[in-house]
Amino acid sequence: MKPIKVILLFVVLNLMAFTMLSASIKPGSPEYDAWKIDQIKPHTPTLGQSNPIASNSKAQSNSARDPYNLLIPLDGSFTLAMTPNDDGYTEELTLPFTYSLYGETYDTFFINNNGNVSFVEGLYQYTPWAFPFDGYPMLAPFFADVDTRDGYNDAKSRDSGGAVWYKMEPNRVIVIWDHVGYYGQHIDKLNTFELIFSDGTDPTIGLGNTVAFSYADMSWTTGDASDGIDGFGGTPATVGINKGDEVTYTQIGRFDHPGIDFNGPDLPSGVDWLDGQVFYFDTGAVATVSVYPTTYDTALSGIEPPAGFDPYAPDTYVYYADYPAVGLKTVQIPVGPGLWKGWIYYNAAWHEADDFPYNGPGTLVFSNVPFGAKSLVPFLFTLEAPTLPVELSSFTATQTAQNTVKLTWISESETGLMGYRIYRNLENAQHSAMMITPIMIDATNTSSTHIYSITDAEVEVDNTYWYWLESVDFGSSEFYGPVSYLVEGDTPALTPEQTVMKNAYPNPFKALSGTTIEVDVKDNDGGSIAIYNLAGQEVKSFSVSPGNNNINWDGKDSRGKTCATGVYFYKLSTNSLNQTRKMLIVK
Ligand SMILES: [Ca+2]
Ligand SMILES: [Ca+2]
Repeated sequence: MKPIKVILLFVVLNLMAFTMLSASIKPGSPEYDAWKIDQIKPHTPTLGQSNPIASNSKAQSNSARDPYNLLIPLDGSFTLAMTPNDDGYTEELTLPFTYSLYGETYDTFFINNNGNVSFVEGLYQYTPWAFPFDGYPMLAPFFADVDTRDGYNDAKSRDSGGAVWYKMEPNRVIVIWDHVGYYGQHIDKLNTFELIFSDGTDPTIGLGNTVAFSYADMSWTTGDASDGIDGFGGTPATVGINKGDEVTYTQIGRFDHPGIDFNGPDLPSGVDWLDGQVFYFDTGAVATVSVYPTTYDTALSGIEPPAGFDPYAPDTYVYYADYPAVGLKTVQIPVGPGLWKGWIYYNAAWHEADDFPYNGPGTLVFSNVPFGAKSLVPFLFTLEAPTLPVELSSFTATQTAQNTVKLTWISESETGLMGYRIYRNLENAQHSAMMITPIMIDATNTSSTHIYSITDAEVEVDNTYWYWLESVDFGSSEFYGPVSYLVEGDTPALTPEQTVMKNAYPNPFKALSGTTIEVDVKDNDGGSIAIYNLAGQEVKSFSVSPGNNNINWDGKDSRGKTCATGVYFYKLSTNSLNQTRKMLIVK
């Protein structure tokens, strides 16, 4: 007896005994809709409506607002999988190839409105299960209570969303849940995600891979009948693959709240973590190793990283290897050009990759990794700090007569470069270095030699400073350095009249509660404090005058709009002092 039928029958017996005689209650029938409304727990103060179907909210036009693309975007070649519905599914569809789900092969499948594809039979289960689950082999890019009855669109228009589409090709099937809302008939938040599954010959998802999940903007997790309130809470949505034997499965995660936090495969995570992500799987063998990104703090909290590995530096990566069975397996991850060092953590110790370091591009390999039951094995890899690239011939630090540090770099050729930034730290640790160039230094993009230099006046005698140079490309950047420099000379006399900027307090801070920057300005001095975002745009400025200045910034820009969370810079500019510091707005 399959659990969904047990639950349904139980409720039918109790609430709708008169329908017992009908052979079945199907999604889409008035009886089904009435039964499901009864599943909504009385959260009425927050639901705000006695009848959740009476929602009149209209989603905004969607065409221009998606910041993310699916791996294979929706276009006119897709077929509508089903008309607007709740909990519906397609008829049995015949696959153009034989699909292998961890060794079990299938020639037909069903597309279920609730964010998954199943084999053997269609599925109207709307409250998601955790995997592994007995029965119901399925591929679930986002198993949750999708509701497309009231798409703001009409599903006839292919680019307006709010529906499920599919396309069958000789070696792959693509299913897109495009701007779908959630039960009951809510469209204030919409999710767009994609499932691709194949016979392993599709280069788009990687030869040998048989499944890909791809996400555009994700915004909700839970329908009202799964204890959700305003699209969140209740039973978390499930992202994963279920063989149906209660043993073999992959679960990327579960999701029940907004935000980008990721808390591993079992604890609920923030749905925005999925935005723009793509996951690939090989389900072709009886069981295979999948890999997907995580964070050091999630996977390895409290464990000392391998010597020389900085988990927070650029070009370092932390992944999980997931093998849904027990045994010795090989873990592989494709890497780009460069010299890579990889370590994998098992048996309470770090183990180096087969080739250490590994010269990419290619595949970083960890052989004979022991997987226990349900174990996730974390591994890390890092790109060794590249030496000077061909276009840079030097990056040096020197001292000026004014006891400041002059940084000079020489480019021999540049193409398509946006510019440069400089970072400084009082220790040799790039991850905590502070950017000292809030405005990017434009690249000249000439093929001939060009000499750049900036002066760092915020240094003190007898301190050693480390500097990094970042060259910023369109879409990527590279770091060079560090170069270090000990500033020597006579310590200038400190007078109480010196202009001094103290650290913003609190920092980090919430935009709504604000922060305070204290500045002491000496006589005959004066100027301004400006706040910049990461893009170097000034969002707000304040003037400072001789005396003690307490600048209270309420986290709003000059137009009164609350600034987004993230890193900001505050720069004091007076006749005697230019100083920039970093601050962080948090949620
Ligand atoms: Ca549904
Ligand atoms: Ca999102």
